[in-house]
Amino acid sequence: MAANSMFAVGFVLALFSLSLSTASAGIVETSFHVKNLTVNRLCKNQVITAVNGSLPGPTLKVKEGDAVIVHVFNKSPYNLTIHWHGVFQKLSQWADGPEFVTQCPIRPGGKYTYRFNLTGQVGTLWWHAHSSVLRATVYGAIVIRPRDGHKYPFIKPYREDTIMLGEWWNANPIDITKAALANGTAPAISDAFTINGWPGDMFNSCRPSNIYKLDVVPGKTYLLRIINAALDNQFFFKIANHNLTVVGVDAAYTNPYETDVVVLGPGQTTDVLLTANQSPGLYYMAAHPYVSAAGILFNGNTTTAILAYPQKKKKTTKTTPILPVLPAFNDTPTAFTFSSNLTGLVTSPFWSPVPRTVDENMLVTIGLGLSACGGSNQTVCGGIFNQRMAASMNNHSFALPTSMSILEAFFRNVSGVYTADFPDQPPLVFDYTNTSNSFNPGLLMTPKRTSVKKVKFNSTVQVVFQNTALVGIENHPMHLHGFNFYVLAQGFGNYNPATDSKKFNLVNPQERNTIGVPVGGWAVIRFRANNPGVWFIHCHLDVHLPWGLATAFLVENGGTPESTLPPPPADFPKCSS
Ligand SMILES: *[C@@H]1O[C@H](CO)[C@@H](O)[C@H](O)[C@H]1NC(C)=O
Ligand SMILES: *[C@@H]1O[C@H](CO)[C@@H](O)[C@H](O)[C@H]1NC(C)=O
Ligand SMILES: *[C@@H]1O[C@H](CO)[C@@H](O)[C@H](O)[C@H]1NC(C)=O
Ligand SMILES: *[C@@H]1O[C@H](CO)[C@@H](O)[C@H](O)[C@H]1NC(C)=O
Ligand SMILES: *[C@@H]1O[C@H](CO)[C@@H](O)[C@H](O)[C@H]1NC(C)=O
Ligand SMILES: *[C@@H]1O[C@H](CO)[C@@H](O)[C@H](O)[C@H]1NC(C)=O
Ligand SMILES: *[C@@H]1O[C@H](CO)[C@@H](O)[C@H](O)[C@H]1NC(C)=O
Ligand SMILES: *[C@@H]1O[C@H](CO)[C@@H](O)[C@H](O)[C@H]1NC(C)=O
Ligand SMILES: *[C@@H]1O[C@H](CO)[C@@H](O)[C@H](O)[C@H]1NC(C)=O
Ligand SMILES: *[C@@H]1O[C@H](CO)[C@@H](O)[C@H](O)[C@H]1NC(C)=O
Ligand SMILES: *[C@@H]1O[C@H](CO)[C@@H](O)[C@H](O)[C@H]1NC(C)=O
Ligand SMILES: *[C@@H]1O[C@H](CO)[C@@H](O)[C@H](O)[C@H]1NC(C)=O
Ligand SMILES: [Cu+2]
Repeated sequence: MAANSMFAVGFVLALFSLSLSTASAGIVETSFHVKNLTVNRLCKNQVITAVNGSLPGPTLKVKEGDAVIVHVFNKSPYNLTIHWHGVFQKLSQWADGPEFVTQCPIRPGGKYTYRFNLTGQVGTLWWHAHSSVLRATVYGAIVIRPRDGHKYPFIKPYREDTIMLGEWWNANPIDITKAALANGTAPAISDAFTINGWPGDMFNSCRPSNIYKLDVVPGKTYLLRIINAALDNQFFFKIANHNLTVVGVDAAYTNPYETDVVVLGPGQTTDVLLTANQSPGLYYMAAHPYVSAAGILFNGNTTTAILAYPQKKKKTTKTTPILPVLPAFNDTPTAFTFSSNLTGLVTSPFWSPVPRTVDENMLVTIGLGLSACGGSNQTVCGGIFNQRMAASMNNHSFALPTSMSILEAFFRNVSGVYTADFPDQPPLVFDYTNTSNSFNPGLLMTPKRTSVKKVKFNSTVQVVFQNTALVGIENHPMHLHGFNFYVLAQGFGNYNPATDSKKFNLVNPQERNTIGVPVGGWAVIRFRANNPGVWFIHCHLDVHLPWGLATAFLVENGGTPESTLPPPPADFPKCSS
């Protein structure tokens, strides 16, 4: 049993079963109290912002089909929003959360009630703050089990547990980020990685209870829900001497895939089966970063937790757990093998076939760049060429609006908040992944825009994400709000429509909400825009998001009540006081 995350959440009510012939849905209602918490991780007391006094915050446990109501009380000193990462938010967009995209923040002292249904997905998602970098400590798991009368398409696990990978600073991440953005540089790297909030044995923490422990019964099979909640790091994850069978990613079932290593970008979840079939003893679970960019600073330490079999007899000597050998930090072939070999489970009750015709065909470059140092009192910034570090999609470097959210502007027909001119193609054709272009001054500057891509309700959208080598090549975990997408193909170099489209898996592609676009390469996604609203799409590395690696899909109303965005709830946070 997880020491810190297995809260029973709220209460479950059977609905009046009058008209329901299918299994009844329930209501999960609870509250989040977001406030200061003093914790000690690396020999130092640190005030963090946390939900209900725990790190990670409480796990939201629901059954598929349940209605969720979360009353969020912001008792922190910061503006706050909560995003329910991976939840479709069908016709409940006002609850999606990204600050100034769907809502204005909940001010300190304020509250807002998020209401949504968790329908059509089973597995593991998570919630996190979507305002500044508060998500460094404001995060928790969402566990979605099959509704009554349904079951998993795999062996019934004996027990389930959640493994949340996180990142820890011996300082206030908000202050670090503010200072870096003011100077146009990257923020200081973190001091530790964590599993369920604890750095583990490889970090000096001056205290014994520094590690998460999972006790297992020999012979039993466990469902582990692994979540990457880190800000800026992708991870390799292993358990010594144990293979894992992937059965789901991002709350979508996959065909069983046996592996000894799991690779997760920030935002991604992976459900694995683990059978306790090794000799009694202690085994480390361990994670360290997958670093695809060359020449950048990173923390190369390993975070650990312990998988513990019952000891036969009382041992007088301390047993040292067995440590798995993790792939090298830059082991891109291992990362690519893992993420390209996953396939979707077409027999899942939630599976729908891949749409064969495409209405919106986009090629979108993603990567870094620079923006002008001006706009502050500084004439010299800390980025390359004394400019500010920036990032963009199709050379539009996304800037959040400040007066109202894009969704509200869409709903109220307010002009001047955003433009709907996000391009379908890169404005400039060049050799995108050629590193000889990395510091080409003619290519690097990227203008700030608040531009979105408008699409018709229910249209099929295909996006080829094309990494660029500008500033440097790197794997970017791209996250789409509001939808799952199919990952049709991935590869290295510049996408070639003639040859690469032949590699599309239109039969059983993996379905997910976040895809790590291979370093110096591309990935093709497809989804049906069957949910009206404004859906953020962005890199889930928090260092790249405020630099502008984002845009949004504005999905128009469909003309029927069931395809029209409802009005915002009465307590929707106001933007101005
Ligand atoms: C919360 O912590 C911040 C930062 O340490 C501090 O400025 C603030 O006064 C604290 N607020 C409360 C209510 O304790
Ligand atoms: C958070 O704390 C509040 C107040 O103690 C409690 O009512 C609520 O149930 C807690 N929420 C969760 C998800 O544990
Ligand atoms: C959510 O589910 C409830 C029933 O549990 C239903 O009354 C409500 O209309 C649903 N909301 C949306 C936005 O679909
Ligand atoms: C793990 O799986 C690999 C093949 O995927 C196999 O070679 C290896 O023996 C397995 N290890 C264990 C401990 O089962
Ligand atoms: C491990 O972390 C410490 C700080 O906690 C740092 O000094 C050290 O360089 C790190 N080691 C590696 C290999 O990154
Ligand atoms: C896994 O991916 C690698 C790299 O794309 C490929 O070479 C290999 O054949 C794949 N294996 C399976 C079992 O699909
Ligand atoms: C610029 O400097 C002036 C005078 O020192 C100060 O009042 C102002 O706040 C500064 N502006 C910014 C954006 O730092
Ligand atoms: C800005 O960044 C540069 C390069 O990292 C550094 O030398 C400089 O001290 C920074 N300035 C401030 C005000 O932080
Ligand atoms: C926004 O404009 C549309 C179409 O022009 C109209 O149907 C709708 O009522 C307007 N909404 C508001 C809130 O004014
Ligand atoms: C991006 O736009 C800027 C400003 O128009 C231009 O200088 C630059 O060449 C463009 N870069 C790319 C990669 O399109
Ligand atoms: C969306 O399009 C698909 C395929 O054309 C169609 O089957 C479905 O009924 C449409 N859905 C809505 C809500 O219009
Ligand atoms: C909090 O949000 C409001 C807009 O809703 C904004 O005016 C204010 O500046 C924000 N405060 C901070 C500290 O960002
Ligand atoms: Cu997200």
